[in-house]
Amino acid sequence: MSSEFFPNVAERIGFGGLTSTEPLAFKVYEPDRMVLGKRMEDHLRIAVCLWHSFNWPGTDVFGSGTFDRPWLEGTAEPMEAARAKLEAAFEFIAKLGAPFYCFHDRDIAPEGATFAESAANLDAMVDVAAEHMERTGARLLWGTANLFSHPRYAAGAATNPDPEVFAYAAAQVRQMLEVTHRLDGANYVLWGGREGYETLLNTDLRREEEQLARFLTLVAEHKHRIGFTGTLLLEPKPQEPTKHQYDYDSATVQGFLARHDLLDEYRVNIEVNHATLAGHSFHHEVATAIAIGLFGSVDVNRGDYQNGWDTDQFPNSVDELSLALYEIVRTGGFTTGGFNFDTKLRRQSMDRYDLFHAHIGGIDTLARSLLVAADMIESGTLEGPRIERYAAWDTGIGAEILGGGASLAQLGDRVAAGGIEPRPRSGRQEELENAVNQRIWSADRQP
Ligand code: XUL
Ligand code: CO
Repeated sequence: MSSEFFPNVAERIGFGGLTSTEPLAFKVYEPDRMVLGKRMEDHLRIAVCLWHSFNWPGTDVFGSGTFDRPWLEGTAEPMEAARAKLEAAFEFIAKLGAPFYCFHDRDIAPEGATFAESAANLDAMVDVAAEHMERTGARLLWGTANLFSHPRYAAGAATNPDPEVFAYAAAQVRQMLEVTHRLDGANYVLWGGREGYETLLNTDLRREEEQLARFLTLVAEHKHRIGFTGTLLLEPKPQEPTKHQYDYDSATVQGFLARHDLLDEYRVNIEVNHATLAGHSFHHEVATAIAIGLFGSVDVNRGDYQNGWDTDQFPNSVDELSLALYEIVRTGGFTTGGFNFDTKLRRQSMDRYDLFHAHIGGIDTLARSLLVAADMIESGTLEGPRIERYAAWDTGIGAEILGGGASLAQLGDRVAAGGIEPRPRSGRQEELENAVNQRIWSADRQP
């Protein structure tokens, strides 16, 4: 059974090293390799997503599915098809050696004619998923509910003008939160795909914010009621499918959580291509989320610099990811989070083995970036200059200002009396850029 869908990969993708000519082998990623005292696998906490990789047939807005996906074809019985899909997914996850996976309720079980039927389908498929997890050792990084595909959610879920839609969404999240708890998920994600607006002409912003806050409060209450100890994560995105999404970016989410007394309950799941859609770099979103105490997990992909939409491509830039890894690792790394491959193959990558090539390349890119980050941390490439840049704030007038020991008038008087004469200093940007590049080019390589 376990070789049914991917017979060309015998058991487990192996490690080939940088000189390997075997495409189906890792060049850098070695799960047991120790980096800064921790296994590579435990630093990166890689997850495979079931939606783009196992549910999506390669359709786009102009054309039908192109992918070779035997598990999506040829059965009239939706529950039978759902079982085949899970078999393919867990065969892939085990052969890739990914420790985690993620799914929406609708990824693993078909929607029924009534809510009760959908719920029963999901419960039945969760039993099947639990068996696969037991057999393969794969764990759940996060679960989530699909509150955006069905027409009932066209005007939003929690922010819908119809409270019955709010109730329906609540029912879905209640079940998925309990399912995530049952499967021992490390996190629960809420991406507000249609929590936003298409036009302000028909939108009451004040009401919609209140509705969203109520919804997220109910979710947090239920989490505690059932004893789920995983992290609740909001996934910021500025737009697409809606013109504007309320969870625009990490800083916007922080303001929302603060306004509604929810800062202790939620963290963010940052997605690379969502950061760039918001006009930020991924590095910015990671550094900001860490600085404001909201960093949780990552959906790792990339956009296309010529396109203004969410292309969700597999990550392949060590230059960009090294900086993000640096921020994550130097501040202690993931706790419950990880790197989820919320990634899409290109529509012409039709072969089912393209899924392996794409994940292998993405995981190697992360592994290489981790080595660069570790190297930057060990050599103090950025930390030394950063500490030095702010050192004056630790003593003298700096400490006095921050400690509240100087009023505006007192500062004014002291400057007027002379003796305070700021001397601008270089930010050393190019020097630091060179230092980072040097680490990228030279950081510990495999033999
Ligand atoms: C959409 C997106 C979603 C969430 C989960 O852009 O990223 O796949 O990650 O609903
Ligand atoms: Co995502």
